[in-house]
Amino acid sequence: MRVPGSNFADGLTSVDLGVPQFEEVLKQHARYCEALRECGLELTTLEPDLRHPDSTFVEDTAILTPQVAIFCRPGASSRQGEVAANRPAVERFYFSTFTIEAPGSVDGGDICEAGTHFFIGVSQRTNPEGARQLTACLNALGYTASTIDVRGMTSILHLKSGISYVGDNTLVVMEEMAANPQFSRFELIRVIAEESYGANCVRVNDRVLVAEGFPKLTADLAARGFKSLVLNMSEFQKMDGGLSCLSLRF
Ligand code: CIR
Repeated sequence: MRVPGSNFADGLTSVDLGVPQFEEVLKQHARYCEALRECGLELTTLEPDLRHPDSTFVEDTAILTPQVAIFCRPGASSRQGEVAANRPAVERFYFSTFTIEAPGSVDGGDICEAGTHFFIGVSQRTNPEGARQLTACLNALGYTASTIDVRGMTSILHLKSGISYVGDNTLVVMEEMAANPQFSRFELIRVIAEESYGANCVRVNDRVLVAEGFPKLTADLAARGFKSLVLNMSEFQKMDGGLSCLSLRF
């Protein structure tokens, strides 16, 4: 985790939902941290980094497999320095690392781990060369990987804005993507268009963290036996941020 800086509102955004209110940003971030602890996790929380207004979205800087930490090369140049800033905190937990190199770019938000398979979104941020480097690294570790091109889907920034793997062979997927044949071997929980922001949710131990305000999705999760933990994400949504992007979990 990284605590949002006071210039959080200067970060990148493509949505027009208003300016985030900093006090509320801090409050929602603190509640998110508390929720992870309630789920049984121990947190490493980094200080605000005013050089990088988007740096609270730590997920985009690395992909953490059990064996190797893979450092990303974010597609937005204003975010590339976040990797070096986060690297020491991640390296404390790993013997072995890999780094995506130019001209490849990968944002962690485009990478959806689903058991031993990784879906790699090719997006405005993750390019085909980044996807190629990442696939080679994952294959060497014994994982399979495939790409999903989301460049035509203007409503989402990253692949994981539209899909999440919640364990038990189940994907939560926004309606617009649900017909993708790559998902056919999974159980799907389809997210209706009005609730599509909710598709970015996170399984942590026996809970699924879900953004507040999506009653159909929480009911569908409950019907499949998943216990939700609902969090207000309004201020992060204003900056294109989903629930998963606030933490690097391993
Ligand atoms: C950005 O545009 O890079 C940030 N404002 C939001 C990043 C959100 N990351 C994520 O969902 N993984």
